[in-house]
Amino acid sequence: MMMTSFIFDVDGTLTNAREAIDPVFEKFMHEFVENNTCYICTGSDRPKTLEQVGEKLTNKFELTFHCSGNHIFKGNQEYGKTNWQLSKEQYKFLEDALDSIDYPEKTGNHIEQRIGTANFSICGRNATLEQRSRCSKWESTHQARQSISEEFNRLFGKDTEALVAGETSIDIFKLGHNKGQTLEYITDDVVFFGDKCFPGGNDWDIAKQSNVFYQIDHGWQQTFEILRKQYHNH
Ligand code: M1P
Repeated sequence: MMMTSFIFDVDGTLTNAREAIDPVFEKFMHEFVENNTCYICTGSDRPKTLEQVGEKLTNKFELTFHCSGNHIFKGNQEYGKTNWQLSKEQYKFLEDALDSIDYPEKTGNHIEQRIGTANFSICGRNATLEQRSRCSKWESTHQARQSISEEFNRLFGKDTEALVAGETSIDIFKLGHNKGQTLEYITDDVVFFGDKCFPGGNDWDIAKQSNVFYQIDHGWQQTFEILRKQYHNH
């Protein structure tokens, strides 16, 4: 009989974006992860995952895929990483794109080079939760990320890929090194939970290859509800 593995995105799926996991859900997840084969797959980096999900719970997962699977951990041990950086031309393109966006509250640290991936944020990674929330509201009507990522992919798509991610940003990586690469490490049937499971979203490549996927539109509470109702005592 084929076994099932569960893969979870973090921001918008296990937690509110850039916030810590809810304590009641955390307790439930400790038990769920002990009783099932579970993985984390996030666009975010390792320090942010530990900050939000907590070190104890994070390390209980079979493997944790940070930076869209470009930085992998087994417990506290590094398991693998991709060496890739934005080229000078790509960095310049992003700087110009930032200048061209008519958004009033730019807080700094807009282009973050992570391990095997880069993140381009409209409000900047220095933004407070309130500033992020204003940016996310602005972005829902302006959709600047859509046009910037399309143009980026038109110019650099031969070997690089940009995808709309999270609430304020774009994740960028070597072509094919998106979250879909996670599945190379898993032979079980896969149930995936993510909040960007649509073409152009950073969960799409993994979602479309999973046996079952859940598009999470209503935050971690929806993930909690699905797990309780459909997979408890799985
Ligand atoms: O995990 C989802 C995304 O979370 C952040 O995006 P944002 O700050 O725009 O909400 C980023 O860490 C991004 O890389 C990540 O994919």
